[in-house]
Amino acid sequence: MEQGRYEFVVVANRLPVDRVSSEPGEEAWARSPGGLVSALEPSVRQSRGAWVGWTGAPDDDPGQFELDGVHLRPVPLSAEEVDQYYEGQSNSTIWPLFHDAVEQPVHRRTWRVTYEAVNRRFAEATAELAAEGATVWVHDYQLLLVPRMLREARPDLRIGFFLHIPFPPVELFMQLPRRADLLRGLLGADLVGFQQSLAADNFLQLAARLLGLEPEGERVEYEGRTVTARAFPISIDMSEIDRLAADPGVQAEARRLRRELGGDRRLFLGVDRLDYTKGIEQRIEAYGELLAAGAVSNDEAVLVQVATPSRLRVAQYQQLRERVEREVGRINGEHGDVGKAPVHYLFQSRTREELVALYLAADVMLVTPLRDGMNLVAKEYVAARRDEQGALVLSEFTGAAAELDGAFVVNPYDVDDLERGMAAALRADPADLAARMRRMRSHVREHDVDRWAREFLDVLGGPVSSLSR
Ligand code: GDG
Repeated sequence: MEQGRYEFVVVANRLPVDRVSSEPGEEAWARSPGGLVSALEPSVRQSRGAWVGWTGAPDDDPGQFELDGVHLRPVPLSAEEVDQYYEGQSNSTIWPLFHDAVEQPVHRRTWRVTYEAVNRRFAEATAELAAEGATVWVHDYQLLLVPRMLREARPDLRIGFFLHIPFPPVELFMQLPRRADLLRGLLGADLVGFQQSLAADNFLQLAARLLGLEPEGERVEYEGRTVTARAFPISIDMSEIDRLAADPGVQAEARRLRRELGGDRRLFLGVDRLDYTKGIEQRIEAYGELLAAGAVSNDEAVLVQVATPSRLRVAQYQQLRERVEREVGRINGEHGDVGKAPVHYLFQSRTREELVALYLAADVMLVTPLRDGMNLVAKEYVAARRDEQGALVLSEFTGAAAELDGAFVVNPYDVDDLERGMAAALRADPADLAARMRRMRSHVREHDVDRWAREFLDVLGGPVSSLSR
């Protein structure tokens, strides 16, 4: 096969760019915001690297182009492929199953066939771009089959894979049709990275159970190669959040928000994609119960929930939206007053500046997923609190809970425990809160997203590991 010239290739469902408005017939792109992009882009740029991914729009084929020294290789998807590979197999089968099946996974043969075909297209595009002996880093659950496909085409490559979501226990994984193909897909990599060691353990146990392999520590021999499975907990760009939190405009916005919400009312905040894994319903229900029991009054506190629209065409997300909106309406109806709603629900996307202003304004940040690979919102909240104030209520089922030991840890399935955690955070002594926040801030400062990328690439080896310093 003909080889390309790129020493480092990142492969992800999405390209790290968004289309920006331009003259008709002209293409204009801007780098997408977000920690992953800012963590990987410097290595990609320095190594004259490339990025393979979808533009995010169906039937869109702009062809390859360069942006800020990065070669971008779009993988076009038809509307039907978006439906079957992305909304179907990725987000209606794998996503719920890998999150403890908190919603029933849907299994369809046509989705699996399209998923495989699209994974092959990603693998072929990558095989064409990568130089002899190049390093390739494949990301996430949409591309589980790519490492093996790529290895078959290009045995000379160093292949890393990182899973951003949890890896389920063996019993749950076993429900997946064609489960061994997915596992073999991942075993095509030299290094498989997870958010938590729990996930790496699940993966190694599965390799033993399903394929009869014999893992030793974090390594397993497969087809004459060694595959390493290890946790690399992802993080955020602390300096970006810190800069926004220090911005006078952002601070003024935080003060304005507090004023608008009613002066001295204490602010509970949730910020999530509207996703059933995030525990939004449970959190709102718990807040309603605190109001009903008189443990918190509407004069004393308010809940703001930003629920960013996500996967709008998937039925389970539409149903979740209806349930959440009904519950918010009920609580506001029962416990609100004219000009004083207990719950402010925003089904909207906000700018980074607005999010950080909300983090600064919030007395209690609620991060209560039923299951979450990591959860970056928890780390962003901590990063924003340069004032060492504020409390974090954090589900024990997030990757972040393994790291942030100053949080008020809760079990989101237990509404009493959620209420206990929320009330404890609200009533905590300011000196205790400051000590907790200091511990969490020093952890996030020491473990930011640059370190995450560097550690993964160092263990993976190959041409970029020396560059990533
Ligand atoms: C997956 C895994 C893992 C949210 N609303 C808005 C907005 N956001 C930003 C947040 C944060 C990011 O989106 C969400 O990251 P999370 O980690 O919380 O959750 P997922 O989207 O599910 O991410 C997760 C992550 O991958 C990384 O590996 O941690 O476990 O599920 O950065 O701030 N950003 C803007 N407006 C919004 O309205 N601008």
